[in-house]
Amino acid sequence: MTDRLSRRRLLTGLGLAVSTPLLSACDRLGQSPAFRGFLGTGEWLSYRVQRLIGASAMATEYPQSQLSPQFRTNGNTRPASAEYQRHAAESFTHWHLVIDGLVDAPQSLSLASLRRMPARTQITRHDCVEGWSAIGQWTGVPLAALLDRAQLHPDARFIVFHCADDFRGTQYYESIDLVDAFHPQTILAYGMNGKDLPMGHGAPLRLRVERQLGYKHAKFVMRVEAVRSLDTIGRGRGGYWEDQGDYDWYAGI
Ligand SMILES: Nc1nc2c(c(=O)[nH]1)N[C@H]1C(S)=C(S)[C@@H](COP(=O)(O)O)O[C@H]1N2
Ligand SMILES: [Mo]
Repeated sequence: MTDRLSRRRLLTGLGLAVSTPLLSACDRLGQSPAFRGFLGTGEWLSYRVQRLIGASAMATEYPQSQLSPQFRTNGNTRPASAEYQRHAAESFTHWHLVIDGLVDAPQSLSLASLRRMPARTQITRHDCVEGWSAIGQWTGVPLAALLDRAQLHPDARFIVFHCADDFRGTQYYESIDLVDAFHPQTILAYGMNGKDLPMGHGAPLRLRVERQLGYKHAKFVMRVEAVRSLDTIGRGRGGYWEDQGDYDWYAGI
């Protein structure tokens, strides 16, 4: 267990009494028909195993020499909204990241203020469900630090990322649980391979949630929302591709 993600917080994040031992905590979550219905059987098993034995396991980090010479883009590479285009034209100097929902201190943070916060740099492998991988270096603010700053409310269970881009009018969104939200390698990245994050890769800010597949790594993040349940987000399955297709919400690698 990492120190940032205290045992208390983990248990709270799993929706359970603070005094409950971890093992029975997961068992109890398994008894929740809502959560089990939300995850498919295999997905639930993988989620459960990862949460029981690997809540704080780190994704592999690589040396500089392993960086992919080409890191392809995928999905949207240029959000169409006029607001986003205006921010891009101004090099995102008037852009703000909003953090709201179940927090006691909602935030509106400029890119400059995000850059002033303690940063983490990591070289990791991105795995897209479509079958390609690439190794890249990412620099950004740990999501844990942002959630601490916003004073996450004890009722919060999931963190939702609202993006600037859309597919035929439906905005892209994704969500993760609190175990991944407070994992030390979960960052909101503004830098890639030592430079500003390029637009195609999600400028000005994109999620890196290294233990899950590519579609969970929301690009063009505009708003971070803490919620009790995913029921009211999109069609209720926690992400754009989860709702549109049949992608798993828990996409652990
Ligand atoms: N906002 C947004 N985030 C997104 C996508 C997208 O289309 N829009 N595509 C996802 C998919 S499927 C992958 S594999 C990665 C691709 O990231 P990259 O363009 O930096 O390679 O972003 C993910 N995040
Ligand atoms: Mo992907």
